[in-house]
Amino acid sequence: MAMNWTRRDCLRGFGLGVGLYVLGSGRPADAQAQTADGPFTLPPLPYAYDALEPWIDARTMTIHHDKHHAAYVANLNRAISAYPELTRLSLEDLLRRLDRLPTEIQRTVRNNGGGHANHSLFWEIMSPQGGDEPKGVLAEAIDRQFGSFPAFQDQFEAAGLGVFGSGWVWLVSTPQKTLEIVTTANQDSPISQGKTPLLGNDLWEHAYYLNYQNRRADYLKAWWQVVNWPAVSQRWDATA
Ligand code: MN3
Repeated sequence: MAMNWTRRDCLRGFGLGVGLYVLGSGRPADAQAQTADGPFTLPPLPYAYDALEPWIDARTMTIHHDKHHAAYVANLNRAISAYPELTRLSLEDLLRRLDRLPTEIQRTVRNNGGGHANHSLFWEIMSPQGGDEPKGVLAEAIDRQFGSFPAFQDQFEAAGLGVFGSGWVWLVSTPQKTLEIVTTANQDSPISQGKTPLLGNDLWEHAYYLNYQNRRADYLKAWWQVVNWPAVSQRWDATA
């Protein structure tokens, strides 16, 4: 959490933020300096901060990636740094075995490990060349499970609207390799429920408030314009 940061971290973070703001539409800078020492690193945004405009604005993307996501990584690294045996586990393993972690770090790993996993997926399943609709076997599976792609979109948006407060709405693959729409509160990951997230939309206000304010329904609808369906298909294909 920000309050645990040293003054130097804050100054460094501030300097970075100012630099990005001035650069505006440049490629994402390396925000790794903010993520503290540890096994986990902030993945670079795979496109420019303004690449998803007008659907998601550059300022939201900058703060979201460089501040929010970076903080989850830093907090996760800090929490597990006292447990060398845990630093060898993958993020997925940590999230799958939350209840077997030392009690004093369970909540921190749940929130910040979840936050790191959720956002890492979020950047990947969006693209400036997004939109369109799923193709191939994923399209067939969506039709089979939800009736049609528009019917799936309706159910996904309704589920997202139904989340009270902060959380996520997901398309997941179950252990039986069926598709399901699920929601999670806060930064909880479907991985902790034994499910594989294929697609997720961030329902925290930090993801959309500058552009959409209280209009979450508008954000949910607009967001389809940036969904990277080839990346979602790859994830579905990888769940054997
Ligand atoms: Mn977020």
